Amino acid sequence: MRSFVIGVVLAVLLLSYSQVNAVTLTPLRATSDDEYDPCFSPDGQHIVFCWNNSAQSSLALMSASGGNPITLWSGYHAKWPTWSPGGSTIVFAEEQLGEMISDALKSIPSTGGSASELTPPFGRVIRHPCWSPTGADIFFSAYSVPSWSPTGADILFSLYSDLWTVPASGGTPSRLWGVTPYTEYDPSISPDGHRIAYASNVTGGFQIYVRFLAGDTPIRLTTAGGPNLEPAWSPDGTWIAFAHIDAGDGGIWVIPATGGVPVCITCSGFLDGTPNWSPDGRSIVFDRYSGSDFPTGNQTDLWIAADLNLGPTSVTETTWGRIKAMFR
Ligand SMILES: [Ca+2]
Ligand SMILES: [Ca+2]
Repeated sequence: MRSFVIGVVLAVLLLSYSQVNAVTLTPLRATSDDEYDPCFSPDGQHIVFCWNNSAQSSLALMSASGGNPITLWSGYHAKWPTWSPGGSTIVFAEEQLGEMISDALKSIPSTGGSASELTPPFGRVIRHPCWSPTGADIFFSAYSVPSWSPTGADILFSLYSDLWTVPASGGTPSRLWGVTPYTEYDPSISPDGHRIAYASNVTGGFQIYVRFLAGDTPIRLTTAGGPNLEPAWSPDGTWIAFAHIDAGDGGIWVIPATGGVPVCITCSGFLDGTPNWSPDGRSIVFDRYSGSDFPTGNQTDLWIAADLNLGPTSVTETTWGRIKAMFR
């Protein structure tokens, strides 16, 4: 009887997952330029993204429903724009001219204008900055790359990537958990501000983990395949979207933030990355590399997965608590 009940419960849960099959996938901007790293504005009306072609590297703003973008800022090589919770500011990383291994973290008003430096270039490559929900702090991952020793006799191997934080007003960045013996990439702070999702290679390949900011034992969410990178919390804090890189079922996936069965959103087999949720949790915007000239070509476009029906009725901590309670 118990196994029958468990079977029924699992069947119901699996049915709830099948709802995601109704997702609508459409290109939001597909040109011969390189468009990548999209991020919704807090009001859901706009998307900021990086826009590169032979003439410029810029941050651009477009309507969330598509249309022609406007240039917010132009520079050498922008990456990872992310909108402040209040909507007034966009923070991004900029590669320095002639210096591919030393990014600066910069901010601009979301209406455009000149950029100000939050951190000077500090000899590391920055990935995936994100804001705390209060808007007080920026979190990001940063790594240094192998380099020759001054005598040229030895290669100084990479300091593995750590997670860093810096006040949103700028200042000296500091490591969140000190120097750790593995690589941590791509922090994303939960909407309640207490937990951090990130990717790490503790077990070899990159998997998605969640840990309280105060620092306890991480919970591993994804279990196999990948690399799995670029986690992003849903606005209601119940799901985490991530980029699953795999020649077969690669694409944007989501997984319950407290653990559970991952669900494929795009299953494209393409290199889909940088998932970012609309404020209503109904859409995920992402970039897609679909060309054969990686990494030099301009074949990255912006796509959107709309009509998501994941909802708080899917597997949540509360649901699991009820299921466990049935069998005590
Ligand atoms: Ca580390
Ligand atoms: Ca393109």
